[in-house]
Amino acid sequence: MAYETMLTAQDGGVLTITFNRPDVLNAFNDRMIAELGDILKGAERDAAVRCLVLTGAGRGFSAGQDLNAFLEREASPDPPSIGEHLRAGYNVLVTRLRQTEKPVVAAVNGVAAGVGLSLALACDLRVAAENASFTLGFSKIGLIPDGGASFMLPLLVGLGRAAELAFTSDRIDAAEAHRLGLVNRVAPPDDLLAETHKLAAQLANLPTRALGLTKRAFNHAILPDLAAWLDYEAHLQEIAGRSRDHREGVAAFMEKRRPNFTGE
Ligand code: LHQ
Repeated sequence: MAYETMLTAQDGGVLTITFNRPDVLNAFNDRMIAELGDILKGAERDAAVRCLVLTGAGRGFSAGQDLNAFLEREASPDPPSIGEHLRAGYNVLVTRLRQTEKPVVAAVNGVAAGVGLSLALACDLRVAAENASFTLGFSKIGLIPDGGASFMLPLLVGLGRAAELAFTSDRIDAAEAHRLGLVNRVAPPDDLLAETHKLAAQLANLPTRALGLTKRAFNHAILPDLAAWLDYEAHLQEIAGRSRDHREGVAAFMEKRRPNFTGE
């Protein structure tokens, strides 16, 4: 597959995958979902890859689902439901990130929002630039946290903090994310990639099989029902996606105005 929306670079055992739609802060369209899936599948099977790094081109890590692309799909005849979109797309990516038995590190170079943040949360480690920011964003468009965020976020930061971040969609900076345990390390923006690559090279030179089995043990202990949880999230998103507030939230984002939610 020739990639249009992703850049890849291998250095030793480290494969760096760069989301590359900087004009829309690396928001995900269908092409991007397919390309990331293809790269992750290849990396999982390639013994020369012993650590993966995910990052974004430009000033964003990823703004999540591309809402323009989503509206175009909605307008097409017989569009897939939100639940189907999640099951066929993001849930596959999250499953791959969790089940690849190699360390995966997110180098969060800028804003991570919506399912862009969910993908970072599905990685094993997160290193953030000092000027990176984090927002779930789902509640602003009448949705629930998806892409695994409904369980990864409470696991990482605790239930109370997760509820606050999910309900308000407040945008927090890297220092706050570090304080909450959302990210492992923070680096000056100009040093982010070098520092992440140093960490990734260290991980790539460790016993990959043991690290992979450690990851399997963590998954077994902490995420025993990953497939069922992702599926349930998709089911709940299907319900949220039928609400008036969802339509209003998306319209408000498009029209660059404040949404008027009514609770319906
Ligand atoms: C975008 C986007 C975007 C398109 C910025 N799409 N253009 C799953 C299932 C099915 C349906 C729905 O979704 C999901 C999963 C999800 O991910 S739902 C959540 C989707 N993401 C969002 O709601 C985030 C929307 N974006 C924002 O809130 C802000 O853009 C953030 C906080 C990310 C960044 O804010 P700023 O730094 O102020 O940048 P900006 O808002 O000016 O954005 C820059 C450009 O990127 C702008 O375009 P323009 O032509 O005006 O320069 C935005 O329209 C565009 N953009 N996010 N998701």
